[in-house]
Amino acid sequence: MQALLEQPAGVGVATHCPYCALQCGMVLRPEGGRLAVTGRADFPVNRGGLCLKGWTSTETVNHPDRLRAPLARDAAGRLVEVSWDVALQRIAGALAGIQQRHGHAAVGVLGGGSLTNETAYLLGKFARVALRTPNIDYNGRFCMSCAAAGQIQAFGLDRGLPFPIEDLASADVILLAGSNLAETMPPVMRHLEAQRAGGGKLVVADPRASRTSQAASIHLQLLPGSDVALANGLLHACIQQGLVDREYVRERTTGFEAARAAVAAYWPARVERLSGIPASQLAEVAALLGSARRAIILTGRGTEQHSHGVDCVLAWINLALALGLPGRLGSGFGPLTGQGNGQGGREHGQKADQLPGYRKIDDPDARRHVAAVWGVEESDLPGPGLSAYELLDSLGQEKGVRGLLVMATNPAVSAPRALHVIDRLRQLDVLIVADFFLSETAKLADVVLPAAQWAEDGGTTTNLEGRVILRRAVAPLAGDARPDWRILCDLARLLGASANFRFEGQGAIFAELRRASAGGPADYSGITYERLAREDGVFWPCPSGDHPGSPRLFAERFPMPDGRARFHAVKYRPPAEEADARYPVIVTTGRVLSQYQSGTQTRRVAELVRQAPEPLVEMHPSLAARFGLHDGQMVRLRSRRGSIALKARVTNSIRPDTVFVPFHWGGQQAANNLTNPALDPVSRMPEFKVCAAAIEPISTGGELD
Ligand SMILES: Nc1nc2c(c(=O)[nH]1)N[C@H]1C(S)=C(S)[C@@H](COP(=O)(O)OP(=O)(O)OC[C@H]3O[C@@H](n4cnc5c(=O)[nH]c(N)nc54)[C@H](O)[C@@H]3O)O[C@H]1N2
Ligand SMILES: Nc1nc2c(c(=O)[nH]1)N[C@H]1C(S)=C(S)[C@@H](COP(=O)(O)OP(=O)(O)OC[C@H]3O[C@@H](n4cnc5c(=O)[nH]c(N)nc54)[C@H](O)[C@@H]3O)O[C@H]1N2
Ligand code: SF4
Ligand SMILES: [Mo]
Repeated sequence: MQALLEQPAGVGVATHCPYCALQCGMVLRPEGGRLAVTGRADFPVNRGGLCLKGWTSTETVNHPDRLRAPLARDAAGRLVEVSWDVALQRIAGALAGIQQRHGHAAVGVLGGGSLTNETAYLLGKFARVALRTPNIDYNGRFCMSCAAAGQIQAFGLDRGLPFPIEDLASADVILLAGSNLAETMPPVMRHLEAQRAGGGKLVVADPRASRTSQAASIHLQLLPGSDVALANGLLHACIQQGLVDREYVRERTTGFEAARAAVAAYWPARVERLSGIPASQLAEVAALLGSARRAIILTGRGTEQHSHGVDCVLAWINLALALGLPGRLGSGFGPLTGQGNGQGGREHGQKADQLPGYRKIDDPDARRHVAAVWGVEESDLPGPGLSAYELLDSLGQEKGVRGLLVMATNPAVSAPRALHVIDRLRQLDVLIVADFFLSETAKLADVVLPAAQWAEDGGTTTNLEGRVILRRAVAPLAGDARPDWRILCDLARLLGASANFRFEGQGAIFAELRRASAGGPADYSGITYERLAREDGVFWPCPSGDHPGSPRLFAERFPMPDGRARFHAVKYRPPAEEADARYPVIVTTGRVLSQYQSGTQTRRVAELVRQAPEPLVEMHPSLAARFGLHDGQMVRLRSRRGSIALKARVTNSIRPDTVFVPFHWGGQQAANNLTNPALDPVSRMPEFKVCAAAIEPISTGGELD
């Protein structure tokens, strides 16, 4: 089984891109001391296409900045190279000391959606079995948590797309709420181009005329944070126009009457006042959606990263249910998962409230099942822990986490209210970071562990369609780097849990993951590496070796006790912070094509840096004029949490009341110095997409106070 992950040198190896959730198929071939990349035409998601990040992805393999040996602080406080033995001993000693003094929960773990399924699974087990702490969460809390919570409430299951992405091409209408696919998942545009060539229409809801909305038939340029008003307004219009699929609502759902009552108050003039979308556009989009034979509603982070993000997701789902879309062939609802393994990473136990296979950690049956697979007592498994931001906010505090292991996330750049988070990270007794570069978070660590990269270590990921796929190792480990899963096994041994962490390779971990997930919502028990290689991926749930996998869900029933999907009555609530006299500008944040996430990787690739060397704050000419700013000028943005300095990009493509800042840079350019950690009450998602700020020109040099 393990051999499938390791290929002889010199041969082109079929694998997948390390970055986003499309997990584009690619072939890597050693060529003149580097790895040449080609897109795989036979992989249906990207059909040979890759974005610039994919084409340049091997530039980070063996990059001169790679961490090649463990680092630890010396007596003078500098990070210096040490042996693995010294690094691991120091970590084990520090964590054991903290737990003796303050209890098991005083050690925390923060994981990431770029880890393979095997490592994400092992990290969850490591926290619960080796550290016996409830406090493990991951960066997906900042990403897919609203989508997950909304889908579980409405459908009983969260699988990003419950249908293959190829379905997009045959839809008559696609409504894309808060996603800029043209920059964040460019190969999807091929499916949208095919849709348009067949006469299909695309509707995009985004406060900016993004590259995606420029390809749309209709652009709903709403005010940030007003998605519930817009979606409720569209449902109101559909009801008014008699477009509700009554038979579907009767046979397959419950709760429509309450939702209908809730949207009765969203008459067009009011929706226009709340969201800025004119009544004529509402009626037009409702008619388009309601008359389509096949329609698909998709959400991205724009509509989800709010302190009421779950309500946004539920409001879009209400619209989809009223139109009878979920489970109908060629139609549907789906949130677009973002990170490489954002889907698998949220299924196997690195989330504070979950056990593998998408089981709930407070469900007694789930606990018994997983405890038996792990060979521990059910009563020894901890319960739910703190969510990512709450965990970060607790660092070094009374009753908080005092020792933290960070694996595959860079919260010093990506967490909301980043300056406060950095301050908290500094208050830890010990910070341990496993990364392959010295990220902004790693720079704050007491011990840094050099992790293997995707091309050096195989394993499985699960893409945005719920398709489990195989990544293969093609390159030797850089220096003394070790795969994440091996680091966890090594540490577990020193922490006295060696019996539960004897794994030869990911193959053995995957075999255990299959057993742990068996019978759960995300059942991988019928999936093997052999099948993944032979079938080029298998969609979960796949409960047995002869099960074909599940590309499409909800055709007959929803996984609810009564088989029906749920409507929810949701009301518009304003963002936690609105523009006022002191902070008159709305800031929204997101991504640009040529940088990825906290930038640790893509800021090291020359071609990507050429394309996007620095963050630019996008603003409308009328906003620029109002504050005496011009294109290319350095400006200061200041919110209640902190400030940043960056160049202005004056453009007609954004609303005059809103500015857009990408979040891929740290320090004085970190968008998250500004953002508001107001959390959604259900998902604990922070409000990345709306905060209020003051804006002014910087006349000299660009220093900040
Ligand atoms: N190039 C690149 N690609 C990536 C990533 C990356 O960092 N760089 N990251 C990956 C990951 S992890 C993710 S999660 C995905 C995210 O992919 P997207 O969701 O497409 O990315 P964002 O840029 O965060 O947000 C999308 C859009 O939401 C809009 N928006 C802002 N506020 C609102 C609002 O209140 N309502 C609505 N409806 N829209 C709003 C923004 O203007 C923006 O155009 O991308 C993945 N792909
Ligand atoms: N303002 C604002 N903030 C945001 C967002 C936003 O839209 N606006 N979006 C949020 C979203 S959707 C997301 S997903 C997060 C992402 O934010 P982060 O989690 O910080 O993103 P990454 O840059 O992917 O961080 C991964 C880190 O782990 C390392 N790494 C990558 N793969 C591996 C691996 O396999 N093993 C190990 N050990 N290390 C690895 C990388 O080098 C990098 O340093 O940011 C969130 N923050
Ligand atoms: S779209 Fe995503 S998976 Fe595809 S090449 Fe670009 S970053 Fe990689
Ligand atoms: Mo994400």
